[in-house]
Amino acid sequence: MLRIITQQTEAQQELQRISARTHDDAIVHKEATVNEIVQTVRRQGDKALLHYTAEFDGQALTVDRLRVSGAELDAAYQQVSKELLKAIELAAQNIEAFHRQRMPKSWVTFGEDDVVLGKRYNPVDRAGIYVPGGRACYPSTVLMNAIPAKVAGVPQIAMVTPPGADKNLNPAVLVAAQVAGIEEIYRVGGAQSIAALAYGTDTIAKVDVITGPGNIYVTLAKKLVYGTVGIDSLAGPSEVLIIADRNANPQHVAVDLLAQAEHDPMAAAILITTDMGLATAVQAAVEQQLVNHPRRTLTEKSIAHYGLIAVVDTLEQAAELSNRFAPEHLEIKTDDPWALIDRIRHAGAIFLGDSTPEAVGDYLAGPNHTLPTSGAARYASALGVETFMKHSSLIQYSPAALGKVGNAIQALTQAEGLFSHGESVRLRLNDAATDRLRQ
Ligand code: HSO
Ligand code: ZN
Repeated sequence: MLRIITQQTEAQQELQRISARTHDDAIVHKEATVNEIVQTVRRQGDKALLHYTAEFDGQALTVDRLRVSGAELDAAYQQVSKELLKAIELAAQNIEAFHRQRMPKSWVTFGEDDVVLGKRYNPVDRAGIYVPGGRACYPSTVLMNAIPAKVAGVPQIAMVTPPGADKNLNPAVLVAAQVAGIEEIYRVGGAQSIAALAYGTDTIAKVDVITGPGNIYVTLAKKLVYGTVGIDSLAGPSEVLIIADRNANPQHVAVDLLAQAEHDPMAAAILITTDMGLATAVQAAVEQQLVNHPRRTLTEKSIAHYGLIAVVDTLEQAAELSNRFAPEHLEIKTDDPWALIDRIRHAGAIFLGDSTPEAVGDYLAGPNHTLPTSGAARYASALGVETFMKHSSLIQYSPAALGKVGNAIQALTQAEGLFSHGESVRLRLNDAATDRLRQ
């Protein structure tokens, strides 16, 4: 049963507990295991990939089957319905259009004395995308990771995903990858695949950036290889926080809470409302909608442990509680959702109004569904083209401009005791003075 809390400090404490739900002691033990896997792949390459795939996925592969063949990619199209293919294509179009808007532009400014300053953006040379297997095997996630990389102009993109029974991969995932323009796909998952992408093996060339969600082993591996490669973020279980007032539709609020809870037993689903009537109506609707839920056991777990309804006095209080939690997804179901926007400072994605369930954004509105979790929205944002890009600073000084700052640089080089730094400026200014004398 979804708990209702009316006391402010209790609500704050509960939200804090939910936010910290992944800081578990068990993770520390897993770190050692993951480190061992990563180091073994680093030393032994493909051999270790085959070993761990047999051990963890129960699939005996040979090296030549690591890469998914063209025939398998073609065959995947036969295994998905026309409708699903169309839906994947529609989502791909919207995601591409949205991410094109977000492309950063290189720029320069021209200052006094012909000083030129600027930034030039470039994509990384090669990106790796992780796609989980099992419960969280989503074609939508393939699109959300691959399309920004493509739009950013990354010339090489490799995808890794663990093999299921009979070494098979999910055909919808293979189709989504192809719609996004990826054909380099490897049948390997877990921490071992992250190590392969970071360090390279004979079969899998190393990449510069790894993105994509995964289980705790994948996440810990990404944390370990960070620095050798860039990563998007350390994804935790998904979350939704809904702010609703008395006119919100309780059935809609309830189904949106369940839409988050059904992802994972550790997913979080929170309602903050100004209306006790809505709170009890949503509580009842959640119970009723759970009765025939096909993922009932899992969803109930998440609702019981990480579900919550907090009743507050004002929408301002609701916004403040939400800011403290910094939810991955925030739904605003109030009479005037835009009126609250200025008060929201931390949220991965904001869904406004009754006709915008989170599912719209999860699948096809265009913005990315890879979002900061566990409070990371305080300092981080959605995955985007910039995840796959970096910028170089541009600096050009003229002799006149250098002359004007010569003394300041000399003073700083002396303070830092760096002789040649000072000389690098002094020699040039001397040369310029000699040239002037000669003229
Ligand atoms: N809500 C998930 C994304 C997703 N939902 C994929 C359905 N498929 C995390 O943002
Ligand atoms: Zn979802």
